[in-house]
Amino acid sequence: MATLVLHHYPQSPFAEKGRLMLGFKKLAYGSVTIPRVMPKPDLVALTGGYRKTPVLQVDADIYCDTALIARRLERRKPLPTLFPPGLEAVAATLAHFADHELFQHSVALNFQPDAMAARFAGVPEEHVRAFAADRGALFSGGTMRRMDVEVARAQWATVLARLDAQLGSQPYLLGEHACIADLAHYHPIWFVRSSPLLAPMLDRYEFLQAWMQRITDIGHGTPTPMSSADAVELARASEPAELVANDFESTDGIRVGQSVTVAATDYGVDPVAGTLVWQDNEEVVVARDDERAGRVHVHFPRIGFRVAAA
Ligand SMILES: N[C@@H](CCC(=O)N[C@@H](CS)C(=O)NCC(=O)O)C(=O)O
Repeated sequence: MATLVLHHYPQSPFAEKGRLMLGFKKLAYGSVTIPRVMPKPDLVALTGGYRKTPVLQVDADIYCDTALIARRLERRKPLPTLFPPGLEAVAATLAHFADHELFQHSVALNFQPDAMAARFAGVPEEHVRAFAADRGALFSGGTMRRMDVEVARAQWATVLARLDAQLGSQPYLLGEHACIADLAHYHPIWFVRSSPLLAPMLDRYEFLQAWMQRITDIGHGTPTPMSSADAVELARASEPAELVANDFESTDGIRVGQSVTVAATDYGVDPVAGTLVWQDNEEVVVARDDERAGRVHVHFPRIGFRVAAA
């Protein structure tokens, strides 16, 4: 069976979502620690330009964005399910809210000056400046704007109070079992909890804290450390998985076989160029030939990405 590799770093909230998905599915995987800021030459050799964290590699197939990584892991191991039967759309839409709205709140709270100072206490000034400059570049050119911190603080309390009230009567957001909606809500709250200055904001939410513990207990599966060079070599030595042709027609008129670019629309909008080799309502797949990684198929979710004729 193809080897799974997660490209991530410890402090990233979306990486925490990725690690928990692998834990939820009780999967073993290679664990590559990537840089927190650009440049990321080995990651980009695999993705062709996409730089966000995390990325899932399945031999020579590269999956960008945790929304699609969730669907790939569900295919690899259907049970326990991240998308409960009958609630598939609800689970995915709730996860989308958390990954975007709730995450934006957690970014605004974490990037306020005193929270940044507490998080980076003892870190050399030039590293902090380099981090801030990198994130400035990350958020340029897309649709996402940094939220006003006072608005974020007030709305954060509303969302957390709602969650706390609901979690008083059931263990997980959609009932008796955890699903993708729980993991997506967890990571922005985990991000806030990881800040020494912000963590006390969670103290008053008793049921939410008990739920956080249940999610923490899911764990991270079975990671084995791997170097980024070995991950590139794994891609080079493997062939992308065979694709089964379908008759899907996209409303944008773009067809399999065309040269395209694919880029996120919100932030981290660096385009990936290649040949469109597969698409459906959820996913687009681009083939590219990399000097180091060889032929790879790079997979993106349709939601949140623009596919353009090159
Ligand atoms: N929609 C993406 C968002 C990923 C994301 O924003 N990741 C952050 C880290 S939590 C990131 O890429 N930051 C810049 C970086 O790591 O270079 C997903 O679901 O994977």
